[in-house]
Amino acid sequence: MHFKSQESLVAEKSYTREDWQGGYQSLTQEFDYWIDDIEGQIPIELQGTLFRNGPGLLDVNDQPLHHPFDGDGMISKITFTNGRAHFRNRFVGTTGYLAEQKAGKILYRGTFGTQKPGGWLANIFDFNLKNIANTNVIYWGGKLLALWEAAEAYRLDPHTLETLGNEYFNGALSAGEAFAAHPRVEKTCDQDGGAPCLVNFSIKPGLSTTITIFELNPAGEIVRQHAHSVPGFCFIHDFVITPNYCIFFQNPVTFNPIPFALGIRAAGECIKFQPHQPTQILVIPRFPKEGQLEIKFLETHSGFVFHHVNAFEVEEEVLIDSICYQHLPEVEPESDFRQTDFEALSPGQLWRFYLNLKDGTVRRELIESRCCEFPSIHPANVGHSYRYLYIGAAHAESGNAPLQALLKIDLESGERQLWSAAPRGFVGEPIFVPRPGSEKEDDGWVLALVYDAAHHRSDLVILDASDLSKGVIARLHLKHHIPYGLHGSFTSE
Ligand code: 3ON
Ligand code: FE
Repeated sequence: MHFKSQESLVAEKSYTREDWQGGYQSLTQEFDYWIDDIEGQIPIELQGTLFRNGPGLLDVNDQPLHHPFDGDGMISKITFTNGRAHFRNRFVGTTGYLAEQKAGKILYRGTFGTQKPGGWLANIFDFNLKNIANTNVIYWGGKLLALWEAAEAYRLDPHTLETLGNEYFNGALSAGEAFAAHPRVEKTCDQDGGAPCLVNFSIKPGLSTTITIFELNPAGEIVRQHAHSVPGFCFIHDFVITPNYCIFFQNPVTFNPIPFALGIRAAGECIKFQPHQPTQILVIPRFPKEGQLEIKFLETHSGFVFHHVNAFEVEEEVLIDSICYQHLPEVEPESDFRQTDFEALSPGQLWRFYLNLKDGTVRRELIESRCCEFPSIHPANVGHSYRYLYIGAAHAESGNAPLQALLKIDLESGERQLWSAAPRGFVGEPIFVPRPGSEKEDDGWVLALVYDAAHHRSDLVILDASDLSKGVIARLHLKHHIPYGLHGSFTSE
């Protein structure tokens, strides 16, 4: 008989690396079927489509990619009608995807370390980054758009997922101009007489950075657009909005273009985190008046933020909830993401920032120390005060680990609810979907894809958002796995 000490029980991991690795295999096939393997019942009131995006390929014809963020965008679509669900997935037909599939080899440099075979000589002076359209997918103004932050959106047929080409919004954007991957929708925009408004941005890098803000009406037209120059290099993945402001965290990083130009390192491998420099917070008015000083610059501690949860205004303060890392997980040419040592990295933790716009001070407060990433809230509360958030989380309370659980946080009472798919399940971004006609903020469902290593396939789980700890209402078994994804959205249209 062998007894484990209390200590070794605590140290025991909730996952194995081999299980986790299974979710980073390519899915080359494109499917189209009714999901018939279901545990529990799909709520009849859940009607609409969940779109998801993420890297579908982690290799090109067995040549491994260096980083999952370099993988070609693949859209998955799950449509709920009358208690049934239909699945479809399709790769975004980007120029790069089509060319590489035809050639059967890597033809482009990826942003995060994938290089053309042949060493630096094959990569030197190639500044062409591959638009992989792999980060988010939104349905807005009757258009389905696959987004990647460093280039143009791709427009897809919302039914067949066929790629229709780049989207330039009636010429408001020009070729090469980016449309970022984290748009925010304000459900009722005062400026537009209470109509919904989609706000997005683009980053144009250089010695100083140009941030352009776009506001789109429900018809999908750009109705407001303004550009701002910010000193220094920016790696800005996400932002937040309030009724009056767009807010960006300029993480303390520097960029050395030389190894990139010489073909030695990818662009993303030339970004260096600066632990001794503060994070700059850029507060940009959404409706700038002429003659007004455009940007307010505030400062807070060094750290790296990919994702924000939400922001809202309370008198002269703006409150922002964000997932912060102590360091940017730097991408190294010699490293292999498949061998990630989770414990060696700092976990994402949820902080609340209080920006005083009058005196320019910032204070912050830790809300959740458990490793977490990929937040979601009720869509009606974007830019406004809110009570509940849903987020992917580690199974264990402390330390850095893959996301295996879904966590709900009640920001008012501090109550937490957790549903875990450990030991063999790995979760992606949860999406909150309100129940039609609901009034309570957490009356609805949380939808998430879970990679099940035991069967090497993915499930779509549906949970009751009012009580995650009750477990799943329904678990839809797909016929295959879906590689770990990035973001998605739900549309009831
Ligand atoms: O100046 C340039 C500005 C810019 C837009 C620098 C640059 C070349 C680095 C750049 C491009 C940035 C790009 C293409 C970023 C793409 C990011 C991406 C595809 C994904 C980011 C994901 C973030 C997180 C936090 C993912 C978490 C994943 C898990 C928890 C595991 O499933
Ligand atoms: Fe993101």
